[in-house]
Amino acid sequence: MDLTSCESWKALQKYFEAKGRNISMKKMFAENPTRAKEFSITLPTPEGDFLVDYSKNLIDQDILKMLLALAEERKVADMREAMFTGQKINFTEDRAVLHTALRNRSNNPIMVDGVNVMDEINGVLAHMKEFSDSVRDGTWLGYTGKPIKDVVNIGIGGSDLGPSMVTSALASFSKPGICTYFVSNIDGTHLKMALNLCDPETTLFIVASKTFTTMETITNAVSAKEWFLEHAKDPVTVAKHFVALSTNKAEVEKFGIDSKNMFAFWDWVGGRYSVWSAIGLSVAISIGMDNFESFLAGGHFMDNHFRSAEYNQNIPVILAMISIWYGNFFQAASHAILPYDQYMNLFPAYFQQGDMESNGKYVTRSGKRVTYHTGPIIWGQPGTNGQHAFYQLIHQGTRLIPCDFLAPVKTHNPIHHGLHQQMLIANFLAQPEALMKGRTLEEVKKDYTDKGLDVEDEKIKKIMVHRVFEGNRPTNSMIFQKLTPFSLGMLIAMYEHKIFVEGIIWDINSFDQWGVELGKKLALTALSDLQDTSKPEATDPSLHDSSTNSLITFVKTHHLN
Ligand code: G6Q
Repeated sequence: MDLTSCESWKALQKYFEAKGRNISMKKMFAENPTRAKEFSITLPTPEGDFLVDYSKNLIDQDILKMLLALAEERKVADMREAMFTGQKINFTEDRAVLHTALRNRSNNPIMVDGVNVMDEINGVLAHMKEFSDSVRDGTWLGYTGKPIKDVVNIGIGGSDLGPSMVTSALASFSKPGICTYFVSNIDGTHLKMALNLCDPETTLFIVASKTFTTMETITNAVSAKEWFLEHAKDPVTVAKHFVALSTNKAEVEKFGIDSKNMFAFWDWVGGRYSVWSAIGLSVAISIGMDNFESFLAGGHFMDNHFRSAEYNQNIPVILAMISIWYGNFFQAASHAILPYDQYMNLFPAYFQQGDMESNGKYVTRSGKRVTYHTGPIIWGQPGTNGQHAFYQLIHQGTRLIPCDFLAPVKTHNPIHHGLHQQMLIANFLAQPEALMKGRTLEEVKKDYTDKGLDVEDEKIKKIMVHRVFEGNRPTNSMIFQKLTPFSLGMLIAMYEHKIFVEGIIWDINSFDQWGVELGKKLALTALSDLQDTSKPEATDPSLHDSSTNSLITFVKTHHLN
C-alpha cells in the first residue's frame, strides 16, 4: 500500500495540520513533570546504562502512538525478521542483507541458500585473528626480516569509511608502534602522503575491495605495489606486504596477491555495512582481535535489542519514527549528528554514507516514484567546535534541523583533574536545553534591566530582537558510559537499524546503490577522452553536452598531467 494511504499516516497528517505543527516543547515540559522519564529509554548494557532521552522533540504521547502505529502498519517487524533470517530483501541485487550475522556472537545458525553462514564467518574471524596477532606480536616479517610498523588500508567508500572511522574512534585502544593509514582518493596526493610516512621494509598494504574492480582502489594498489617493488625488487616479496579483503578471488590472484593472504567476505555484506567483516582487518590489527570481537559484541547487543524490544521501548524504531515525523511532516531536509567526543570525529561522515547511500532514493520497492521525501541530508562535526561555527543556523536559522547529541560520561583523557570533560559535558547538556527553551524578548529585556541598562534606549531596542531565540528546536540526547569497542559497536548498529526502519516506512530498498553507477560509467568515457592525445578536444563530441566538451578541451589544451 502507498505510504500516504496508510491510516496512521493520514491520522498523523491530520494531527499535524490541527495541532502538531504548533506543538510547544516548553509548554509540554511545564505541564508534565515526568516528560523526561516518559520519553526516554535506559538500556542496561554490560558496560553500564545507555540513556536515550528523546523528550526534547516535537512530539506528545498521541503523536508517538500514531508514529508507532505507522511502524506497525508498514510491517517493520516482518521486514526485520526477514533481514535477520537471511531472506533476500536486497531484491534489486538478489541478495540477503546479513551484516547482523557477522556480529552474531551467540552463533546460532543463519542459513542462506541452504548454507549456515556462521561456519564461514567463524573461519574468516579465525584467519583474521591469526594474522592480526602475528602482525601485532611482530612475528609477521617484511622482506628484510623486520616486523610491520605501518599498515596502509587501500579502499574507498564502504571499504574505507568504516575501518577509518572505527580505527580513529578507538585510537586509545591501538597498539603503540603500529600506525594505520587510509588511502581512498584516486588523487595521487592521497597515496603519496601515506607513502611519504612509510618504510617499504616495514609496511603492510591491505587492499580492501569487495569487487576488486573499483577503479580508485585498484589504481592506488597498483601504484603502491610499484612503489614497493622499486625498493624490494623481487616480486616474491609482495606476499609479505600485500593482503586482500575481497569477495573476488580470481581478481585478487590476478593482482598478484596469494589467495592464502586473502580474507573473504560475501555478497550479502553491503559495502557500507562491511566494517564488521574482513573489511575490519585494519581495525583488528590496530586494536587487537579481542577488542574487535568486543566491537562485534556491541553490535550484536543492539541487534538483540532491536529484534526483541517492543516498539515503544525500541531505540532504533523510536529514533526512526521521530525522523519520519520531521522529514515528512515538518519537511526537515537535514539531520545533524553531533558527537561530544573528539575520537568520534569521523562518526558523522561515516553515517553520511550509511544514511544517504541507503535512503537517498526516489523509487519504491514496487517501482513507483515516491510522493514524499525520503532520506535526509546527514551532516555534523564533533561537539564544541560546531558550537563556534554552524550552530548559529541551528539556533536561529530558518530551517528546522533535528539533531542527535551523543556523549560518553567518562573520557579516556581526564586531563586537568577532569575539568575538560566537565566543560565538554556541560556544553553537551546546555545546547539541547538552549535549542528547546530558546529565549523570549521578555528574557532579553530582563537581561538588560538586571545589568541596569535602559530597554527604552533606541540602540538597545534595535539589538534586542537579534538576541531572541525562538527555541522549540528538536534534539535527541544519547549518553553512554565510555567510548569503547563495545559501545561504538552498539552505536553504529543503532544507526544502521534506524536507517533500515526508515527505509521500510518509505518502501525503498536501503541496501542497493544504483545512484553511484552513472558517474562511474561517464568517468570512463571522460578518461578515454583525456588519454587520446591525437585531438585537443573530446574524441567524439556527440557523446557529451557542450559544457562537458568545453571542459574537456580546456583541460587538454592546458596539458593535463
Ligand atoms: C557501499 C557501496 C560503496 C562501495 C565502494 C567500494 O555500500 O557499495 O561505497 O563500498 O564503491 O567498493 P569495493 O569494495 O567493491 O571496492
